[in-house]
Amino acid sequence: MPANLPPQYFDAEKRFREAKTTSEKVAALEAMLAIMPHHKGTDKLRADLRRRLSKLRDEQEHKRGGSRAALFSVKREGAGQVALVGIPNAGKSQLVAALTNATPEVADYPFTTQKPQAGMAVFENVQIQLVDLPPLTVEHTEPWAFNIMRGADILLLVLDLSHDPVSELETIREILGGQRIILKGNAEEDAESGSYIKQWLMVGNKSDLPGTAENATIFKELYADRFTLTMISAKEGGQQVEALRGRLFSLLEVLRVYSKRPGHETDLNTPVILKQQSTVLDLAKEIHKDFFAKLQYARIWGSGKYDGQRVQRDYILQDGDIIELHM
Ligand SMILES: Nc1nc2c(ncn2[C@@H]2O[C@H](COP(=O)(O)OP(=O)(O)O)[C@@H](O)[C@H]2O)c(=O)[nH]1
Ligand SMILES: [Mg+2]
Repeated sequence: MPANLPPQYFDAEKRFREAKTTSEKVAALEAMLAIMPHHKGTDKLRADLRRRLSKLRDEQEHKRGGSRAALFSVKREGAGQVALVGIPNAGKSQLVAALTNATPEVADYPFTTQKPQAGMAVFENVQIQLVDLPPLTVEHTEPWAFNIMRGADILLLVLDLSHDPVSELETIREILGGQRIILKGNAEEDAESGSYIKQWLMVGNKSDLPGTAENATIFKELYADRFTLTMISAKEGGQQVEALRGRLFSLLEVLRVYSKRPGHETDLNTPVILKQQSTVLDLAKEIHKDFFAKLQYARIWGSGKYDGQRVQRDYILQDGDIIELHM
């Protein structure tokens, strides 16, 4: 035992010996290392404690299921990414199940969704990615869930019409606001710099339950056109649920174009998805770097004045255009 160790070191060492959990051990070891004076005589002990500490931290990580590293992000797929937002039991998972091939757990106890669960919703010839998330609560929301919301193209807000949709929305806005996430078109002027202003779509769920029509009426009277709310039943599905696919697609503000090779048929099943206002050159960039570098002109079927019209690189594309690139 090296000399000159202060009494606090021995207190920490005692805590280490008596520790029952890994995190107690980690805390005690950290204290020992912090207290220990730096000199030649303590080098060996220091190295030994560091080794033990690192082993314990690995253990901790392992028990957590590696959650420190797994900050749960979801790779964007399809035409765009939509994050589900709502308080516990609003029906987020049920809605994802209704619109996609995913099978998130649906249950009438809160906090069933612990990881993001992505599923693809089909709209015509495109797919839109829906990401089911854990609920928002004032007490605690998984920080990674906010990251996913910030990165998503659209927030799909699910309110429970059988409770109190007005206070639900206010709770949601408050929590999101605290994370600098602002619903587009609302109080944007108050947004601090660095805020994330998001497209959104709001549904009032569980319209199959009694009393929900009155709650929706109260909601609509209060917010008028500030927040439009569509009544749905995720459980029963039907027209209102199905219509969400097209509405989400419109909110993505993208367009579909089809690339055609000279003398070949056009494949209308696999559109290239581009942001609205994209040009012929943007399409070329998306398809191949050679096209991008050497593009001379394009021929267009669709928004041109006539079929096969020659257009320049800066021509602005429209949804449904068929383009033949020439280099
Ligand atoms: N009556 C009715 N119940 C629903 C509807 N959508 C979800 N639920 C129920 O509400 C509870 C919570 O649903 P869930 O999707 O797990 O909510 P989440 O916590 O927001 O993901 C479950 O018991 C569902 O069966 C609906 O449209 N109508
Ligand atoms: Mg859920």
